[in-house]
Amino acid sequence: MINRVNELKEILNKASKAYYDNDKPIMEDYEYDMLMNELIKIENENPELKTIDSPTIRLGGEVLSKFEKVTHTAKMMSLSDAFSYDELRDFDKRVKNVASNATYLCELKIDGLSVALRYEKGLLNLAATRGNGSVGENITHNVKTIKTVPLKLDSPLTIEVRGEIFMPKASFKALNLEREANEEEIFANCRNAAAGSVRQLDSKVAAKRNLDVFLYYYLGQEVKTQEESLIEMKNLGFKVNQLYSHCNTIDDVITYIDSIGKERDSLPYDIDGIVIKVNEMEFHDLIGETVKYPKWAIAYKFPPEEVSTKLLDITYQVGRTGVITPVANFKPVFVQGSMISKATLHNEDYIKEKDIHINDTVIIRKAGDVIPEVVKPILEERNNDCIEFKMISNCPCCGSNLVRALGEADYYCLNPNCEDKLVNKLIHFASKPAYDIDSLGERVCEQLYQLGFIKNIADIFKLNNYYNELILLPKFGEKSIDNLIQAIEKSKENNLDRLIFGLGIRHCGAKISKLLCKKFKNIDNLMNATFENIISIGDIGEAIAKEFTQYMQNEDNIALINELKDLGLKMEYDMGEIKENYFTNKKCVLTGTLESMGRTEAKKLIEGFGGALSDSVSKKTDILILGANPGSKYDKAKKLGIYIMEEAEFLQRIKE
Ligand code: 0OX
Repeated sequence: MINRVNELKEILNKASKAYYDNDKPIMEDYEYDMLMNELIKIENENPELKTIDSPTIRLGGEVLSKFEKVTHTAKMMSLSDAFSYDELRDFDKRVKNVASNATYLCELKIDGLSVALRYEKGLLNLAATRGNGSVGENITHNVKTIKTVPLKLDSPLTIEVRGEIFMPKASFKALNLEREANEEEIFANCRNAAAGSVRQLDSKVAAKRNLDVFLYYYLGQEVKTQEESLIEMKNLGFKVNQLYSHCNTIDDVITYIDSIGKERDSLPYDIDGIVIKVNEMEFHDLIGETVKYPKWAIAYKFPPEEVSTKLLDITYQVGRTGVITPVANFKPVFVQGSMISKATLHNEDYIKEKDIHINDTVIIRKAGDVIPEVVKPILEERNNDCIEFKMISNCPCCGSNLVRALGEADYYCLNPNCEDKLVNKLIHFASKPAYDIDSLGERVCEQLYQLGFIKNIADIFKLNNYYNELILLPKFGEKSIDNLIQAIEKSKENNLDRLIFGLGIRHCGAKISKLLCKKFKNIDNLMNATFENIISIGDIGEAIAKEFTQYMQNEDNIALINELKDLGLKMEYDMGEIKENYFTNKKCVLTGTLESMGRTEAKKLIEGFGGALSDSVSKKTDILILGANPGSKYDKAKKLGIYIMEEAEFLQRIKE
């Protein structure tokens, strides 16, 4: 039996290596599956024959209840970034000042997440994330499912190597298609998908995600150069990206970056730049490091990906203040991991400056890798179909004349009864940073407005009077109405600064609202505050003071505030003992039991910092605090992509 097990292990490992490492399959998938099934069966019947390097490990199976912390043998450093060739030349000068003979090894910067692999006597015994650089998390169970990570080396070495786990573009696309079909949230990009996969407690999930790895760092070995360490790692059986290049000068580095930049789209994995490392190890100590990153390496980051598409139309949105925002509607395009079809065009001047015409072919990118942006039109492709932009003169919602304020680029709809304005005011009021009413999101606001239940802010707090009508609405149902009414009732205890921010007074954001409340303490003082009183605070300028006092003198606004008073909303500012820290304004949920304290104590601590601890996880939850033996809240939080905080981090953040 043991002979057959060894034979199966050898054939399967060889086949897997040929398929994944060398891209040259040596057997049909069917044959591979049959042999694998035979091995699984033998191991199930004879568990003593299952070894730590068995290919069946790749299928996953180990399920953790939480991630263990791992202290790194040496700090896992990150890289400082360069966004221009000038910054690279500065880096070169700094290096050459200390090591005039230095040369560079350039590697692709794989867009994934760093991992440390420890081998003991040739066997993989630990894989850990970078974490904060000093302490990471044990993800061995998941990393063992990655086919290109050797479970056993040919020689019994005790070593550590580091690299990047990533999800190939093809696997990412397939995964998102599957998730879409199952109505699960899709991943924004390959990096998020890879990170989400290694942060699975159940290794069977990670096993299905087709993750891969490139190693680039061989810890503490007696090699003379970075290039040698890459060669050495490859010889040991690790997957090393082969597109690296040894460059003698910074000009060569730049030529290399240019050439990779052209190939970038056709690579089967995402890269976000090039890592430039001083090749000679002897110079590394000499050049030194900061607390966070080595000074002998730098990451050149590629400019954001730009894609061209056709601008189909320019439509307009009416904001809560009446501001009109033109929006570009273009033929949907895939940019940096997601499909986009709209981007703000800000205002008339912006469009005219960029000389954007409807039907133009335009260049799109994601600013800061997130927000879609129209960069410019391609003038060479402009034809007779392209229509010069002309700003509308009437509100797209209510039709009233638009007014461009003196010295401003924006047009406004001044009709106080414009429906879009009113709905957006309600949406703003109920939103998380403002009055933060759970269950009263954009869609519900719109629906309740259209149905006539909520026409202004005060109506929100009268909704309970319509309970019998509301539960009959097909879109809602009893439970969601109960939740909504409860959330509204609870929100009345919110601190006064949230109400002030929620009113939507021009220039009066969350910070200013807090400042005003701290100074004036209650609504009556705020309503009576003069322009001079406000200016005297020091941190508040004339424009804000003017808008604020004007708002508070307006009859309709006075009536609204008085109505809100009667409806029982809190009208005092509670200074409390709130000390601001990480938990301020964060919505937390606790699952499982904490070792260090009970739930009541955790709640008190979080609330003491101006945060909240609620019972159930929703899209609005910011943090899930993970205790031992977590319940279904944990699964839900993972599904929603909510930040999961372990007890150690919770304690550390509380202390901050
Ligand atoms: C990558 C990558 C990341 C080792 C010393 C400082 C950073 N994302 O591909 N990091 C490093 O180097 C470490 N190299 C890379 N190629």
